[in-house]
Amino acid sequence: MSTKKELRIGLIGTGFMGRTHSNGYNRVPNFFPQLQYNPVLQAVCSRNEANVRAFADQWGYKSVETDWRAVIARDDIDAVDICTPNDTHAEIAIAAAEAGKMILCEKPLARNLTEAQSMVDAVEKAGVANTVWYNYRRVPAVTLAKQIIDSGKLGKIFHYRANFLQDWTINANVPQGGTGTWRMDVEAAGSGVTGDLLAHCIDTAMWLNGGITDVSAVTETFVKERMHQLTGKMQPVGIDDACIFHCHFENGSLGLFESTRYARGHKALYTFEINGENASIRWDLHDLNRLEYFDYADEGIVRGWRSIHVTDGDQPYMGKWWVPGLSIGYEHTFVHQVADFLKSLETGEPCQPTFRDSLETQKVCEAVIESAKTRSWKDTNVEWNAAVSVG
Ligand code: SOE
Repeated sequence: MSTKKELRIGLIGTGFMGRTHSNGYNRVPNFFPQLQYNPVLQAVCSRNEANVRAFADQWGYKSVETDWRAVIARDDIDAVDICTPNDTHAEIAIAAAEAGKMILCEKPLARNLTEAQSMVDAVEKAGVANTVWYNYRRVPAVTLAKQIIDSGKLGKIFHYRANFLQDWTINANVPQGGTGTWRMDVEAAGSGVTGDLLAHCIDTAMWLNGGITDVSAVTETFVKERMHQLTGKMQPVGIDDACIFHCHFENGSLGLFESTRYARGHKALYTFEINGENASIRWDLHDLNRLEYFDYADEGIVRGWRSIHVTDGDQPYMGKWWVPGLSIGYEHTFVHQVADFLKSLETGEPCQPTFRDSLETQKVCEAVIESAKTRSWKDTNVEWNAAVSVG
């Protein structure tokens, strides 16, 4: 008989992210056995009954619902996990908070700042545990980068550079809207690559290098009209297909960010590089177990970029997995986030990024979109933001 406490999960949404999170819940008890809580896959919800039943069987959920409100109304659900398109995040999260449920929400927190702020207000008023799935923070090599930066090894930081490049929407026949392609529909997604991909880069960047004060951005929509799956008609495309912005960080460093879904040959090339006075770091999602590190203090004859294979037991998270030298992958970042969320319930420390942390990312995204629209620099934290929020 287990002495562990249960965290009964109600998962809403059965797409790609529903699978990554479900895998996380399933793996945690095997690899993080010291945790006091065990996730229990209590219910999964999606509108199509046949699909949600198949999903429940595949991942081990005990029951199904076809209306998210039913999940929130249930007394046997402790935490609601939101894996639905962005246009539903605010409504579900606010209702869940009002019902006293803990919330794990897929990124980006919301479509815009107004929605995001109302979600922060709701969870803070209700006092419920919350987190947003910015999973790349929990790649061991990225967490190691954070430890190296926090130890001061880089010295004063001058530059932060990040890219997130994909190529899946180049074909003009890719539709917008509906299952599978809601990310192409501005109503459902809020924005294009800015909210979907740059939000990851911004979250990691601010975690590693501190706040962003102001931005100057350019966006482009290369394919202006696409068939909408819900109406069957050709409709204008409202999302940004590509976005490039530069910015200042609070610590005085300069940032340069690029994201596109039109970089032929790149599927999910997320990279960042940080240049400090004494040392530099770079990381590449396609080789996610490696962290490259250059230290000017090294003896001249051996000075050069080191390639650190982040698989040793004393490196972040890796003591939980196999033996030194053996790699882990993308899916493990979600296992780590579940483990950290469960740990946060033991310690009472919030599981970062919280909704409030992610509000900062939302502010930067909003400033980026506004900057591109107005062809001007935008502060991330001033009155024009307040005007957008109430407007
Ligand atoms: C888009 O293709 C996408 O799936 C994003 O929505 C995810 O957040 C990113 O991690 C991978 O790419």
